[in-house]
Amino acid sequence: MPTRRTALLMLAAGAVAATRARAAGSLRALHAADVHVAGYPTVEAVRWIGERLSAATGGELGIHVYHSGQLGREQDTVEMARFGAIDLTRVNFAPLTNAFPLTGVAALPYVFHSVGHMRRAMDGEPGRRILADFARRDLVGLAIYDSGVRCVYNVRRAIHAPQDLKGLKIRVPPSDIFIDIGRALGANPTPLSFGEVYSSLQTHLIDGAENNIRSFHSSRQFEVARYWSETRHSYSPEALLMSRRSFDRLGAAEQSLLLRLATESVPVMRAAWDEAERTSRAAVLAAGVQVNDVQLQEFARATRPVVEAWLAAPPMRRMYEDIQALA
Ligand code: GTR
Repeated sequence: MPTRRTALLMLAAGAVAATRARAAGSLRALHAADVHVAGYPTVEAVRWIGERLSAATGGELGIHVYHSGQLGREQDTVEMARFGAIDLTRVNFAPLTNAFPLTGVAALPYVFHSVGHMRRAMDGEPGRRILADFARRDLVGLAIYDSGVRCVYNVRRAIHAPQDLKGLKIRVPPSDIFIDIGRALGANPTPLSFGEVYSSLQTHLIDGAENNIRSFHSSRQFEVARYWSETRHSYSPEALLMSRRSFDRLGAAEQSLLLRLATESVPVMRAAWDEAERTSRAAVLAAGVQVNDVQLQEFARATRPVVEAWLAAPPMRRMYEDIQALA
């Protein structure tokens, strides 16, 4: 059963869907959620799919993307998709790790050695297994997108080693793995949704957070948090998920078209991502954010128990080993 909060959100989504169904310029529009702003590579990738879908179906089927968190928190949009209140949602693996533990393996600290390694693994058998696992809960895994590498940033000081985080309240996504990473590093991890981070930094509810540089930039958190430390602790990728109910309502030809376009959107998204990372880094540096390297070995050592705890279950260990084999 959906929670009361989710039920309310579903009602809101239904109302939005009814009034905006024609806005996408297609006869039928799939409704997609994303917490990121227009122009963010994930938002644009889903729009790219929608444009091709519309062109290929002669305007029969399109996608309308509700960006900037218009449909609420990521974890709520996943529930809404499960119950068919929205059709698509693009979320990070982080809020999925508890319900879909295989996603957790790809979010674990220092599991990937490089962007290339992450891409090989997510394009390969490990990624396919993660996507297939969404079927367990009424979802269809359509694609896995890049999310760069997550680093710690805060309002107080440059972080060089884990002990520098002692006593700092660091926002983490709602995920046991990220809470455990925060604890292992000696910080006070505070789970909050993405949309709450900027004001929480401003009002000193938290001292810092962790994310990729693109999100740090596009959410404007860099205006408040002036220290960015290159902890590079997680590549936690992004998932594009579809409601099983919505998928089953499509015709067979539409289903295979959508699956093909979702796969084809991955390299399109990556090209936009690489460019976005460069421009975001340049922009935060130009805005005076202090960027520093850290003692990576120390961060890897401190977070190793988080990795070992997650890998205690044999399917997780297997996934981890399959990922390492692609290093
Ligand atoms: C970003 C990710 C978002 C969201 C956010 C967060 O990197 O793209 O989907 O999960 O992190 O930390 O909440």
